[in-house]
Amino acid sequence: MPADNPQVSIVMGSDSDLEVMKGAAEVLKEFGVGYEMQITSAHRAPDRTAEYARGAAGRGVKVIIAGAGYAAHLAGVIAANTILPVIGVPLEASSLDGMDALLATVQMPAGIPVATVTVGKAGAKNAALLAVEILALSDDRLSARLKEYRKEMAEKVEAKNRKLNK
Ligand code: RP5
Repeated sequence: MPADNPQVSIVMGSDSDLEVMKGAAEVLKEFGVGYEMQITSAHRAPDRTAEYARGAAGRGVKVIIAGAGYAAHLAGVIAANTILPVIGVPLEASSLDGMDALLATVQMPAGIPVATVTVGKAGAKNAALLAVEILALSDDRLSARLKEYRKEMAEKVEAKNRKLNK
């Protein structure tokens, strides 16, 4: 749910990223974690991006998820401007199918980490799950819910196997 006091901020470089980044919001909703969504760009709006990153912790945000395509410097620039954990989601936006965004997001120099996840939809989902895992370190409700989530996943695999072998 978009919340007044979000714990997670989902940031993307453009509205063209929304379709994929919505996947992160859906996971956070499922876990009952308050989030906000922001569009800002490392290249097209560098001042706004730095300002946003510098202000996030003060507003109570605990984890930032940043998705971008092309030369995807958004997660890195945000990480450079905050000590909050930043999870980068490389997106397929150009003719290089996300390889450009993957390398730009993952290849951070020592000192400024970005936890980079899979390219595209699976990455958006995993970014949200990783954010929940970080929050669960100090939240027993989330910790219990994550264990339940894993159990449900394993049960689904068993059900598929049963169906296959019926
Ligand atoms: C990146 O450029 C954005 O994250 C987006 O993935 C890509 C294309 O943006 P638009 O040209 O569609 O606004 O900065």
